[in-house]
Order: sequence, then C-alpha cells, then structure tokens
Amino acid sequence: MKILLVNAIDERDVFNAPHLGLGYIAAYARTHGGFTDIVITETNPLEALERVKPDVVGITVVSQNYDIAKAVAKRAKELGAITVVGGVHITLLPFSLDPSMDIGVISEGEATFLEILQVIEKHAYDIQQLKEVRGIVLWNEQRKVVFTGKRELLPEVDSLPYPARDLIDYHEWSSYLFSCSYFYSSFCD
Ligand code: B12
Repeated sequence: MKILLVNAIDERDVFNAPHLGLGYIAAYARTHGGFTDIVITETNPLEALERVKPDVVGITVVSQNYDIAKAVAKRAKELGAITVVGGVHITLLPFSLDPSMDIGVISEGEATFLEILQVIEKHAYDIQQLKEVRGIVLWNEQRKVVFTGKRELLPEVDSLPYPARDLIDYHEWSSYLFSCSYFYSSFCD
C-alpha cells in the first residue's frame, strides 16, 4: 500500500518548516505496522500525487491553510486515493471535515493512523470497520460526519519511535533553515 503524507503549507509563507507530526506518524506506521512505502512531501503536493499514485493520502494542516488541504484532498480523491486529514485544525473543529476528506484524525495520530491503515489494508474503505477506530471523524452511510469517540492519549510517549527524518527532504528547506539561523543569530550578537 502506497502512502503519501502531505504538509499542506502555503508556499508563499516564509513561516514553514519540516513537519514533525508527519515524521512521527510515518515512523509509527513503519515500526509497528510494517508500512514501508511512505513518501512525505512538503512542497508541490499536486505533482507528488501524480508521481507517487498513492492509495492513501494523509494531510496535515493548520486552519489558515485549510483550503489548500481541501484542494489536495479533492485531487487525491479524483485519482482514487483514500484521504485522511490530521493536525490542529481538524482536532479543534472535527465537524469541518470537508467532503473531499474521508477521515479526520483527532489529536495524537500515531496509533490512530496505524489502525486506519490496517483497516484499509484488510477491508478497503469500510465504514463499519472504520467506526471501530476511536478518535476519528468520518462520513457515515447518510453522508453525515460522525465521531467515533474519544481515544485515550498514549501512556508512554518516550516509547514512540523517533520521527522518520529520513523521509524528509531537507533540501526543500535549506532556505528556511538558513533564514531561521540568521534570525536567531541576530538575537545572540
Ligand atoms: C512548532 C510549531 C511551528 C513550527 C513548525 C511547524 C511544523 N512544520 O511542524 C513553525 C514555526 C514553522 C510553525 C509555523 C506555523 N504555525 Co505553528 N506551531 C508549532 C507548535 C508550537 C508545535 C507543533 C508541533 O510540532 N507539535 C508536535 C507534533 C508531533 O504534533 P502535531 O504536529 O500536532 O502532530 C500530531 C497530531 O496533530 C497528529 N497529526 C498531525 N498531522 C497529521 C496528519 C495526519 C494524516 C494524521 C493521521 C495525524 C496528524 O499526529 C501527530 C502525532 O501525534 C504548535 C502549537 C502546539 N502546541 O501544537 C503551533 C501551531 C500548530 N502553529 C500555528 C500556526 C497558526 C502556524 C502558522 C500558520 C504561523 C504563521 N503565521 O505562519 C505557521 C504555519 C505552518 C504550516 N505548517 O503551515 C497554530 C495553528 C492554529 C490552528 N488553528 O490551526 C498553532 C496551534 C499555535 C497556536 N496555538 O496558535 N509552527
């Protein structure tokens, strides 16, 4: 199963950086589920969709970029992928799940995303099976957004695998990292 993880950023914004949350969910899915076919993209997601041809697209997004996430999810669905959104926006406003997004993950994503992948691998997109996964919103048979109930927080965060930094292309970020170090060094003079 091919998984594409997208950081839905506004590329005109200078305040962007590699996404730690995507690194964490990728590492967890790989270590605990054996899902190794994972690509993380933080620039040009529409090109990545065409190139990777994913079965599942996971998108992280903050509120001000939600329209960008919708555009990515819409194209992903046109290409036949299952779309999952996570991050702070959907956690705060779960019922804002867009029709282009099949599933929204509330709060911590590591274990939840892995369970979603395991359901999809076994049953494809099956609403009844997905309703058993705690901590998500999804569209029910009547096309209403339903919440599957609260999931307990992970008891031991220190046991999480380190974020999959090997999947992050730091070349995409060299100019940002340079401006950050320049910015901080101006305070240290
Ligand atoms: C570090 C940080 C930054 C960094 C790095 C961001 C990055 N690339 O990760 C920098 C400085 C670059 C930054 C920039 C911005 N930030 Co900021 N940032 C934070 C901060 C302090 C911590 C985020 C973090 O790393 N958390 C740790 C990681 C591991 O957790 P996580 O990202 O939440 O991911 C977990 C879950 O959310 C979930 N998850 C997340 N994504 C996905 C995706 C899928 C598919 C799944 C299944 C699960 C999942 O699983 C992950 C693991 O459990 C938060 C405040 C906070 N306490 O959360 C604000 C925060 C997220 N930022 C915020 C904002 C507004 C911005 C900017 C828009 C600011 C600006 N004006 O430009 C930009 C937008 C950048 C972007 N991504 O588009 C707001 C968002 C508010 C909102 N309603 O959406 C927050 C909440 C701060 C606040 N209280 O206002 N930010």
